[in-house]
Amino acid sequence: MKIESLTLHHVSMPLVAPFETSFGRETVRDCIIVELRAEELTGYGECVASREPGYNYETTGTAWHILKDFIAPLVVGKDILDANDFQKRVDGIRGHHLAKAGVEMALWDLLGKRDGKSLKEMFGGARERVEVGVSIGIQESASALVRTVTSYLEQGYRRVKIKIKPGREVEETVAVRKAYPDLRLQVDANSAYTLESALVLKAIDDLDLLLIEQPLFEDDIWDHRKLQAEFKTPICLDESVVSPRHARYALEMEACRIINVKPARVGGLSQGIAIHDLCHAQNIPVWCGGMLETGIGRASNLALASLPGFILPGDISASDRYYQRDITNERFVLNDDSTITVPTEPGLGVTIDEAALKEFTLSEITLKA
Ligand code: OSB
Ligand code: MG
Repeated sequence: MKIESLTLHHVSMPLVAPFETSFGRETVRDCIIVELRAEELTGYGECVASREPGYNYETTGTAWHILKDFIAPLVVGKDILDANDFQKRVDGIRGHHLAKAGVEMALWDLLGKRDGKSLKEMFGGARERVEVGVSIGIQESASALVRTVTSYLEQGYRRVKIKIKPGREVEETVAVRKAYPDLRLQVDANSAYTLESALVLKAIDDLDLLLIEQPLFEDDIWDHRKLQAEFKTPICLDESVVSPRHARYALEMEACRIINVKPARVGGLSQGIAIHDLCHAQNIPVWCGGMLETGIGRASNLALASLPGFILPGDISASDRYYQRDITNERFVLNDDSTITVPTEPGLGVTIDEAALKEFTLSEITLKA
């Protein structure tokens, strides 16, 4: 499709509750909404780079720069065939996967709208609803955490992930496990440990956790291999897997037994699908991670998680877990069986609440051919 224009909207949205991880505490969430126009259609994508470089090196600031000064000139006025064609065009830009992924998502939305197909259909999704869980930030105390877990279980979530950091892991995880012996429970450290300090996690290795996510450095694969060899619980990599190639390295090294697929982190939906395919062929479970997405990114995650290899519940919660007001007219709700229904309308299958988008926009720019 010949891309006529690319618009960037830097938005900032208040979260319903603060979200604290080992790398910081967020009360508002920034992102960049990418809007592509072609053939009288509009496609939307979400670049999930945060305000600060705590999760990885990208920020809304670096993504804005890369999108405006390097990606837009390779896209605007160009006839782009599909996601692979887009990836080839931006291949010379090293890294900056979150920035690239935002544009790839908007391209999928456009292509789907043109062809009258949903992303799920285009991907070959196998499910109409996907199993989901909730990711809970670090709370004031272990007892406060148990109360928060309880409130999400009352809402119907049947899988819980808790964020941990050094000194805030053993008591917390033990308390949740004691309160809920059969709960599908997992923990996420967001790279807060070293090979030495991670030995404290031995104390939770017998708690029948689904997985321990990204305990070590965000660019590490090798030390994770050493750690996995010491643990019964599967190690799951998030930050360290930045491409399908890294997924292969991690599996060949036995650095993990599970991979968290975030399409943004690996440079786009096409790359996330490639990791799914690699893992599926080797019976390695994958699940879809989250970045506190708006309705746009949430729709995209649901479509991806409908692929057959996504056998563990995703970090894809209902809209009300994140935002009182979202920028899509559609709000995602939790079904009784702890699933969310995958959109079926063409493209992402969501429409923009223009007034909400405007309310949350800090700045915007349109680049035309
Ligand atoms: O590590 O999975 C993570 C949110 C922001 C940055 C990193 C992570 C997360 C989450 C939230 O865990 C998942 C969600 O969107 O619900
Ligand atoms: Mg994670």
